[in-house]
Amino acid sequence: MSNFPSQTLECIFNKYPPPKNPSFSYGTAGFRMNASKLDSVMFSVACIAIVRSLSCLNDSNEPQTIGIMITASHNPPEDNGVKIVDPFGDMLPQNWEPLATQLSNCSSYKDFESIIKPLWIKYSSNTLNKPASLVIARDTRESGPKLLNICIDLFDSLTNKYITYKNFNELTTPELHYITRSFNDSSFGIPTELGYYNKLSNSLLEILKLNNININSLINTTVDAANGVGADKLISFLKTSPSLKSKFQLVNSNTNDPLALNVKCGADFVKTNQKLPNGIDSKIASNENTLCASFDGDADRLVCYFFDKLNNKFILLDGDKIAILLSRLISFLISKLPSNNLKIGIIQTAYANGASTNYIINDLKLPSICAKTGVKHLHHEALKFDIGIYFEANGHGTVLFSDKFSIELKKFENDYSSAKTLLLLKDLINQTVGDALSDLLAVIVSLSILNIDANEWSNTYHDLPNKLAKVVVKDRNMFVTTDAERKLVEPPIQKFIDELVVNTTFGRSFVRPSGTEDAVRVYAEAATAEECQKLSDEVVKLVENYS
Ligand code: 16G
Ligand code: ZN
Repeated sequence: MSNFPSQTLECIFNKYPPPKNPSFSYGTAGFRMNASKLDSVMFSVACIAIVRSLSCLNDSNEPQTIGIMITASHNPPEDNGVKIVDPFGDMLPQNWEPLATQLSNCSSYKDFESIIKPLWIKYSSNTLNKPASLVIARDTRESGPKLLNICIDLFDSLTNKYITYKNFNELTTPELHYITRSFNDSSFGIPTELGYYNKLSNSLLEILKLNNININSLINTTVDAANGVGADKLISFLKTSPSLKSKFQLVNSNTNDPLALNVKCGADFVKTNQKLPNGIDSKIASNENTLCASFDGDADRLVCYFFDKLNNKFILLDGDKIAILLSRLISFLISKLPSNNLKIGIIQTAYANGASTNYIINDLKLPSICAKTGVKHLHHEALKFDIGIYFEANGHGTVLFSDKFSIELKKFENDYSSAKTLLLLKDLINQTVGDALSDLLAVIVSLSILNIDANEWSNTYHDLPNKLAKVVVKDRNMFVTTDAERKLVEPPIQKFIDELVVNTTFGRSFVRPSGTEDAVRVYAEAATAEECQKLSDEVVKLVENYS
């Protein structure tokens, strides 16, 4: 008897046929493009997720649960995307990405089956044909329900015998990561939205109690939810934690208007334009004891900011600043312990402002690691530490705590409230992926325990002026980098970039191909805005020779 559902797959493949000459690629964060082109990709991804589940067995030899998230994050409303979440809540391993790319580019069912059937049969025989297990969710994009239904169409025709699944409809990306992990590891959490909210609020409230902090004394936060799923979820979270409700104001929460998503608001808009989003004016942003925060469209990125009335200036507290704040808190709590042999490290990308890296090395005296752009690369490096703090400057990041961390700190938890607080931070900070809501709560707690305000936080160090430019070239694939994207191998222009950098005070510049857009990015940094602009213009000119 064949345990491969050939007829069912063929029927659904033909219902959502791929375009002529498909050229899809599983990029930095899965497939992402104009939503109208995604139908056949959804089918392929659903099939890969099934095979991935069959290949990941738990101790009882049963397939582990795999997540499918439909989102295009901060991209414009007309785009969408899909990515696969592994059993531990992290991203699909990179050695599976070529398979995803290959399957999505099959133009006939025959080709498709020739690749997937051997894998399906091999893995399902290892599990004695037990069903694969999947969870699926989407953000609030208009195209989300239709794309989700393609997966459901397939899953319903395979249910019980070949797969079991649960559709969560609307979730933030980090919620789906949390739920996927919880399905596989009951000690991590209850695999429901409510389980997620309770884990956050219980740990938050306990940390406040332990540190004698009254909720009323917490900083007030105005959240710009990018008119995305984070808005609905922040409301749901506050319903489950009514004592926190008065501390949050929500703006850009219109998820009924699909065209409003990420438009003139959200973390990416604020970080890129270095200005306030729609819905938050300088008056709101300069209120006493107030912090502003922006989520992105799927609520896995956070940036904070305020308006400095005195100097009439917008002050951004980006991913670098968040990493530093959380590191300060963790270092402070650890300094209260009699001893420890925990390895702490901070992981950034080449985009991290040089001033933040200097602060990590010279003031915090912590190791600073530079990883390639993309959460999967940072996450991987962070796992090498007992406390691995990783953030991209754009606001995507989290803090990973190892098993050794828990074992070590449990020795002190009865005698030292700082040990208990650190253990609770492991519950408060999403251990699977960057999470705007969880990171925001961690920021609020950090400010309170360190007893500093947003202004003092921003003064931890001062960013060097920097500029990010985009150049459209003939073929971005000819741009090959090394040294965590800090140096170009091809085309041969690195020596010219080096010369420009040497002649610029505190100069730094690098060129990398985008993983999400058909373009090349040029980053420049220098002691003054003028020098920075000059460096940026000159490096852009070098790159434009290839456009
Ligand atoms: C994706 C990445 C983000 C990265 C960005 C870079 C994830 C979940 N998201 O959005 O972390 O900063 O790509 O884009 O990994 P770029 O390659 O176009 O510059
Ligand atoms: Zn996102």
